[in-house]
Amino acid sequence: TFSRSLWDAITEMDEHNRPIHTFQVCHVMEPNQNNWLRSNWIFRQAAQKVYVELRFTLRDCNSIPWVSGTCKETFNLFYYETDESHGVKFKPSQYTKIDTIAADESFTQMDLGDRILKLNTEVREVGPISRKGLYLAFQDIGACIALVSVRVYYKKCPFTLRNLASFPDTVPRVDSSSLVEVRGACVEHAEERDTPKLYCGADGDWLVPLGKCVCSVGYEEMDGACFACRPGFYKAFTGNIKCSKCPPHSFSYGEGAAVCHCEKAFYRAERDPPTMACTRPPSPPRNVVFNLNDTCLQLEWSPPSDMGGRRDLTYNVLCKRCGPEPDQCQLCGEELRFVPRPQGLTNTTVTVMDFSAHANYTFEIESLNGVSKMINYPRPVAAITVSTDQGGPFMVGMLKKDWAAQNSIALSWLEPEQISLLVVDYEVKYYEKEHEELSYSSTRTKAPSVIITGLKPSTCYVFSLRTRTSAGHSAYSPKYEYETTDDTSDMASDQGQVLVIVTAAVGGFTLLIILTLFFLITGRCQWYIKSKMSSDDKRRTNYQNGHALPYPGVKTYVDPDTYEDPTQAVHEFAKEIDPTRIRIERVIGAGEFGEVCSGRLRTLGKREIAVAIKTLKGGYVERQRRDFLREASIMGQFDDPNIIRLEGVVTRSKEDHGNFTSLTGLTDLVVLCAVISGRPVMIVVEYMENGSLDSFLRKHDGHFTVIQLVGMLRGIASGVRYLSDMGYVHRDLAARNILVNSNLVCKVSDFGLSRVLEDDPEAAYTTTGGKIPIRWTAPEAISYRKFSSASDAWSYGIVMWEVMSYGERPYWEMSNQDVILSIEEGYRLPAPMGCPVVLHQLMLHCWQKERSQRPKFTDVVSFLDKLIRNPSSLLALVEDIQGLAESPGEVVDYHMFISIGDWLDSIKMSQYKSSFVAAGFSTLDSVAQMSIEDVRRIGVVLIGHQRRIVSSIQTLRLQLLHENGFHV
Ligand code: ACK
Repeated sequence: TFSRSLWDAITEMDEHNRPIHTFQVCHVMEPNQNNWLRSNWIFRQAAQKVYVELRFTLRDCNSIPWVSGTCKETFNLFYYETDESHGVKFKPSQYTKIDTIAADESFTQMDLGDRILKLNTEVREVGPISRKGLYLAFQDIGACIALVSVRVYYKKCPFTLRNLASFPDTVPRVDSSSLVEVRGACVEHAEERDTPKLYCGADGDWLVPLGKCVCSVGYEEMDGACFACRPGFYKAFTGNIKCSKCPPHSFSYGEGAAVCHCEKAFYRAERDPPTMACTRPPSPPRNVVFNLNDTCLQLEWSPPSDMGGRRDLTYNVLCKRCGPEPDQCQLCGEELRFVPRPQGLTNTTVTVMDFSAHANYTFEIESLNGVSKMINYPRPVAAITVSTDQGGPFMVGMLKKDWAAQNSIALSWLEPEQISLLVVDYEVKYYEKEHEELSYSSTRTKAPSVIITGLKPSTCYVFSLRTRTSAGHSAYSPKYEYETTDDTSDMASDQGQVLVIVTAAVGGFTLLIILTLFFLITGRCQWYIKSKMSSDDKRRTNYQNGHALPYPGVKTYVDPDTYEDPTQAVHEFAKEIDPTRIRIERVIGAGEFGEVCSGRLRTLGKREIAVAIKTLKGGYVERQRRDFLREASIMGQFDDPNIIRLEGVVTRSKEDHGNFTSLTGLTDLVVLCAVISGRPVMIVVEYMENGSLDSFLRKHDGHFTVIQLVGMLRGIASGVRYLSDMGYVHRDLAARNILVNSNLVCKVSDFGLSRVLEDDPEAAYTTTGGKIPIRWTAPEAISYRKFSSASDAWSYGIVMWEVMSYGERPYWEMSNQDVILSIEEGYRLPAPMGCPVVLHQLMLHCWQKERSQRPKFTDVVSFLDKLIRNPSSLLALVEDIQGLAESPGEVVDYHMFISIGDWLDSIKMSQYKSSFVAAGFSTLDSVAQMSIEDVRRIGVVLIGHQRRIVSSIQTLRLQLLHENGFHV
């Protein structure tokens, strides 16, 4: 609707004869024109900014004569915002001017008929607009105009789909420099991965796509939409992946499956991924056999034929004890021990111990895997019945040597009696005696005799035999030792047997008797049953190296305190030395009772040997003298290459020794060492050039090979083995009480402590020498003074640790109380740096809480011997394999350490404080991450220091793990 209009609405025809509606005005002749044309009220809709496009023609004033002065070539465009239509009311004053519109193209002649009309198009922006609508108005001031069209529009970003998200129509901001952020909505069956977004630009263009949606489980992407998986396919995860075929033994019927269901009798364990095939429980184990001896029963079987498609196979063993009738079975009680355990076995063998001697046991062995618990019907088992009575009747008679030759030995035996079961065959096991049981050969025979060939000449072999019946193996027979003949022997050829027979036939029995006698006299190796002699004893025999070593029970240690007169005890076990035979050279240290000097002792054979002389300070009381001499009374009873040797004692006063005066006039040292006034008392022992082990190792930190260290440990263990065989408990094994000679031979010394601990109820915490060696002492000895060779084994483990760490203090600077608590909580010293795994394992073995489980010294010695013979076993270092979770417990309470500085102080490495700080290691957490390279890099050059720091870092690491809820 146009009001007050001099504008004319004129309809013309275009070239296609279609009508064109126009508004025209052309009052060019009259001055002061003011002709308005107004639009209808225009609804704004969502627009904030409106575009107005005008198409019009305008006549050139020059082409019209007589109009100069009045003719115009522009018109004005106005707008007015209102919330509603004002009908015909029109007030020009309310309008705001948008622009003056001029023509780019004006025409000279109004001649539409000739189609010379030139259309102008002009666009103007209006806004921001906030009211509901607006009017447009055109003001003519005396031009000749034809308004052909007015298009009013606004811009928007149109609905779109991008990355599986839809974005609605969006109107841009008026301010063309800022964008509208729009969140997309995921299409059907899709879900947001990262919030999908687009920005709407001022011109209605979508910009900067961000984020996306992905197809849900059971749906896959195709052409920008999500489609359901077909039957037989599944998609278990959201994401733009394709549906997959169902894994073996599973199916999906419908569309859009997220998982495939297992076929009948197939299952998925709780933690099986949906991509995994469905599986089933395994079939039972096969071929169960047993192997029985006096103390243990070993069950063995083959894996099931059908593993059910899984690898997590384990076995459970159920034991029933049965009466004479098969239906009189009861579950076995707790008394039966299974090693490693009855359930969850991963190997196809288990050892059963502590069974009753005359009983029938039925063992049911079940194979299980991750889906076994999905079925509740009885699972098939493999069963075997074992009668523990069988051990005896199985046994064969004596294993007899029929003959021996250079490379072979013939053996025979009596078949077992009273055996109801059928003998399948016999197995003869044999090995070279020298090589112990490390590797052995065996041979089977059906007959009760065998000829073993391929043996070395002049070599002693150990044989033992067992029987196999349909019910399994018997125990091995006792061991028999037989020797092959040597090259030169009359029986040297492999036909020795023939030779004997021929000799016997031809020459009567003379030669045979001579030969027999020869073997009886010289043979180290006549057959004899060694069943009474344990393998430990045997090993010990091997290690004696010619030293007469008493067997336990043969010679035992006698407590000198059982003697009423201690001097009598001393003289029972120690030689009295005439002091003139002693030459004191220098003071080498301070002992508990007085100075320790080194010097020379003239032996009775007039040789001079180096000795150490322990003295008792002057002014002693009788009790001190007795305690001092106790050590000599103890030491004098020992004779072992790894125990410090007592040469003798000086107990008598100079009056007792006629020529003792020769001591007078000696140097001050002698005055110091040998107490001349009063009654001199001295203990003279062999001289150990390298002094005590702890200071020796500290002085030579990092200087020895692992084999050398193991050699030292072997010596110490051998010495303590001797002591324990003698029934002596040392109670104070520690590196400081081990002495080292010039050949690196380690010898146990310091035999004073036992008496002190025994007598004094307070001695658990204080001893005459100071502290009780808490760090070296087994928990049961600390808490209720249960000292034994097993508590010595604990201390030995600590000595091992001291040796492998080159004299580090056990448990570092922890307080005794903390040591006791941490041991109680199950913590154990970690492996020193560079320590072979096997050695740390041995230490941990020595530190078993249960003392009966600690190793015997004889086992320690043979174990260390094996290591020395097979040094490659020492190659694996704890650092190489240290999965922290597997490593043993930890001891240092790092709560004590507040800062890096405190920590370094505690390990006496304060000098590196600034290096740590400079390298940016400022928290204990960051230090816990450091490797040995890091430690080197920050400037710790000395190997000993590196070792100390790294070993403390390992400790720290474990401590931090522990704090974070990790329990060893
Ligand atoms: O570490 P060391 O040099 O070795 O210092 C101590 C000191 O005497 C006090 O006990 C040394 N010592 C003790 N017995 C002997 C010995 N038999 N041979 C050499 N040194 C010894 C020990």
